Amino acid sequence: MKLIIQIPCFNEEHTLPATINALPKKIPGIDEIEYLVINDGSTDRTVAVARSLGVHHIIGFPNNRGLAKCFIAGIDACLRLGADIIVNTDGDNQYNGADIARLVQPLLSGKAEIAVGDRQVDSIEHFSFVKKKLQKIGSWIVRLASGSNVVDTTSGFRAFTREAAMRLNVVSDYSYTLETLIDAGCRKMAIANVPVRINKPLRKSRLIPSTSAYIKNSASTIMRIYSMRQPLKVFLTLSGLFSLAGIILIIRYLYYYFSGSGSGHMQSLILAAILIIVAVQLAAFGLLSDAISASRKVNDEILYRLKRIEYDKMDRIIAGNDFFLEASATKSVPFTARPKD
Ligand SMILES: Nc1nc2c(ncn2[C@@H]2O[C@H](COP(=O)(O)OP(=O)(O)O)[C@@H](O)[C@H]2O)c(=O)[nH]1
Ligand SMILES: [Mg+2]
Repeated sequence: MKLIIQIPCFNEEHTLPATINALPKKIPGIDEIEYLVINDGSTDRTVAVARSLGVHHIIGFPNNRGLAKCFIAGIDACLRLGADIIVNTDGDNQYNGADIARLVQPLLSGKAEIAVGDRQVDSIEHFSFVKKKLQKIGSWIVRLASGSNVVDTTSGFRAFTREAAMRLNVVSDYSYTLETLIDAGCRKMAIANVPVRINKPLRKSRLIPSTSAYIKNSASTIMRIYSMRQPLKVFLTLSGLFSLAGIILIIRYLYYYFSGSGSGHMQSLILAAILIIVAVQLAAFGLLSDAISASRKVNDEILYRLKRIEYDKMDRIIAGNDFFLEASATKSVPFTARPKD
């Protein structure tokens, strides 16, 4: 069982030593632990510091591409490096490295495919009252959207099984945290909450520069990903609201018409017609998006199977699929060396 701990880093030369030094070297049930730093185009000495700390693998971009791209590049590298479990933690030493042992437990015992570190936001002293409330409301909306039970949805302290990691596809640029959860929830993956400790902040969050930016980015991510996954629900609900308003106006018009004063209510009849036209268009958009979403599901499945072929060693494929067993056994045993019957 191989664990790779990945750390997305954007200018973390000052905080990386504390982060790396706190990572566990041994965890019962895990044979190998390796660290991977993903350098997101840092302009400081992040890479040199990572090298001097003995980090096993360092990958990176020549320029800054944002946390979501960084996270996915890390997952890709970990899978190629043969990780059975991948843990993501931040480079600012926000999360308590020792708690990784706790975080991977639901995965080791087969109870979950993804574990999310729960920071117990209420008890974090350096979070303002507004930030705590916003995080709680945000997490509640994500739970509704994903149909999952994740408590701390913006936590970057997470563990993924190899299978779960291969299923991840991120399309947002800003952050992967909400998207991966909504996606995993909609796919009915098993997600566990694990209470974890956090350290005193070494620097301010750069990802959340202001409360308004946080609300704007989170709301747009949630709407975008949810409507991608559940387009019929979104568009038919909107269409229903417009139809309802239109129908109420038509009933109102008919009421006045039959009571003899219909002529003065032409405007409401025009508005009703517009509302109904919009409702029909929304329903049509819903059907179109549903067709696109169905093809996304098929694409996800194709990508997953491609990843399995690309990342997995032949013996892993053999273990998971009878069809490959025969084919690869014939291939891997050289013809001349085959024992005679
Ligand atoms: N702010 C920021 N962080 C990035 C970026 N790319 C990768 N990261 C890493 O993402 C992690 C979380 O960033 P941080 O600013 O601490 O945000 P927080 O999660 O709100 O505390 C850190 O390990 C960063 O180094 C980026 O483009 N901007
Ligand atoms: Mg941080």
